[in-house]
Amino acid sequence: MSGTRQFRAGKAVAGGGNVWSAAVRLIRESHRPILTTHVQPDGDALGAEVGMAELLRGMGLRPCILNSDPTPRIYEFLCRRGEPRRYSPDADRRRLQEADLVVLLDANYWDRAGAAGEALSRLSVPSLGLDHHVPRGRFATVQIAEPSASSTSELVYELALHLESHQSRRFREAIYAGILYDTGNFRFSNTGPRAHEIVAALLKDGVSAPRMYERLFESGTLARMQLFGLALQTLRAECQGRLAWFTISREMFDRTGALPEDVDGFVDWVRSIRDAQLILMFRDHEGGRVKGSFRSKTAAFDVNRLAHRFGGGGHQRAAGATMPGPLEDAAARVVREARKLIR
Ligand SMILES: [Mn+2]
Repeated sequence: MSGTRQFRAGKAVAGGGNVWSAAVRLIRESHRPILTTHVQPDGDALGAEVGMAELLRGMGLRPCILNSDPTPRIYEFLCRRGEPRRYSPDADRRRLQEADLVVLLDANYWDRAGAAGEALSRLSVPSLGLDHHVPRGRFATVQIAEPSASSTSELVYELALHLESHQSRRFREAIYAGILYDTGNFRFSNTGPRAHEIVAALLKDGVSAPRMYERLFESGTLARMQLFGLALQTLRAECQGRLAWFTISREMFDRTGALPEDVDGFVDWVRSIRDAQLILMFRDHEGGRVKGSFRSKTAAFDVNRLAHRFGGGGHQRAAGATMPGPLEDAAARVVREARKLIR
């Protein structure tokens, strides 16, 4: 992908116009765009994908969402039947040949999107990136990187305004879900006035707040809550309680029958401890690897940098990394670094 230009949202680009009009031009010139997002897609990743696919469909395009990982069950209500597709090199060969635009959402590089991202990055068609993580470099023809946005779903909403495209009910629910998910129901520091303005507009247009809350946050399984119970028994606090961390072993998954996607949100529940400023969760992952999720309640601790040391990344106050196991060793290595941050 040559001719890559990186923009900060809203900044003017050479030749006039701005990054949004560059994105609009790219979209208007395409017919069969393929959208993808990071591995283990979450509420914002899927909200952004579904929202954007709806917009493009409303303009007469034939978008396709192609992800490396399956969609967690809890988000299925947002999606059309059979969408997103799970990427398969064989089944999707033709689709990739016909694509004339590729879009990476909620990720700051193609490698975050697994096998699908890798395959899409090799196509010689224009590309569009829309993301609110700390930028890691250039990867797309037009790149909108806005770490001050609450979520990528918020950016997709802005894009909708620039496209002047029809906002379907599915679009509105997807954007609402994405913003709700990434702001932790408007609790986190990324909650800005813009997120509230957008949500207000969505509510005016008929989105039901209690329905969305119930679907997203009151639809977990019993196994999930039992897994959290086991995980909490490993909770430890040190550095006068400022550092809190816990682990979830393969055995806990087996005992409860919970799924990997069920751990989503656990690390944020633990934030409710008054003194805890840095919260770390570690869990057994595929291939003997360990996935760490890191949260910071204060600007003093940058977990994006902490995650970076272990090959991961994210945001200043929410980040993660996948590391070699075993579980207790990986946890010990990160906790050692976290202690240094606090002292
Ligand atoms: Mn996000």
